Amino acid sequence: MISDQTRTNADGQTAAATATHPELMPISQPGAMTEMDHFVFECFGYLIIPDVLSEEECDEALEAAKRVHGSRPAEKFLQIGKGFEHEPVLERLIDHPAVLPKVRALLGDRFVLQAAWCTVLPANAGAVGWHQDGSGAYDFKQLGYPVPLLQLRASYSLTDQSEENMGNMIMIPGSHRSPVPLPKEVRKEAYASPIQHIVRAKRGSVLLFHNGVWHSPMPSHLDYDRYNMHYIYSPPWLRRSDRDATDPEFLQQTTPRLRALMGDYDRPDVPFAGGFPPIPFDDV
Ligand SMILES: O=C(O)CCC(=O)C(=O)O
Repeated sequence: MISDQTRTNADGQTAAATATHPELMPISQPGAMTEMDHFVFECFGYLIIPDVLSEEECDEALEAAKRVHGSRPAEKFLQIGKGFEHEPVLERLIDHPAVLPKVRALLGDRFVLQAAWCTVLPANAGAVGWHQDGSGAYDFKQLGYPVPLLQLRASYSLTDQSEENMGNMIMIPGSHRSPVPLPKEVRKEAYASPIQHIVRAKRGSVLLFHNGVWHSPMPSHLDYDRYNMHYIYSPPWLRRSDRDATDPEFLQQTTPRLRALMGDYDRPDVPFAGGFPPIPFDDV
């Protein structure tokens, strides 16, 4: 008999509706992309990877994020790019082994870090603004239906977002395949749609999502600032948006893999005209 808390599949494995494996939660695990991860990502447009960073690693990354934003208290929602150029802790997250295999599984072996944004949401602030990622200048939707995967975003929660109103990300599962937009009149509402999902993420979790998924930050009732660190991976011909070119000093001191992921090629036609240099992944 199927209880209201558990389902048993044909192999006798149990998927329990518990805090660790709740139903309707696109939960994954750090590391390799499983077939189930792939299926869930295609259905929902996102995955949640818990326990990517330890408490200590979160503390270090949070300190780095605060340095990126400077010592002043945040006045409004703000994003600052390319913090990795001078913060080694943020640099290390670019090819984190808990996340990179999933990026490869979705984008293949030829992609770049299109941007890295450190966002702050001030204490007791509301910054609701539902949107899809992409370009206001030339909407990705103009390229075809369903909107292609051009910006795959890995968002690290550096402060706890495991209850509502902690500046959580709110997502509309499957909305990357909706041919109609979220109605304009609800785009400033925290509760915009009956099918929205408030992501309750412990600090150190990563939310990996498709540019087409409608999403928004939730207001924060916290008495401290909320920080997220976003890494955006794209096909190599997409213009970088947090930098015109990567700092030459950073390029000199970083690893060969990160140099390759920066996408600063000798010639601008490299990603168009063939001869794309292989990215030195561990297994190539
Ligand atoms: O609140 C955040 O950190 C994410 C903001 C956001 O949705 C975005 O930058 O696309």
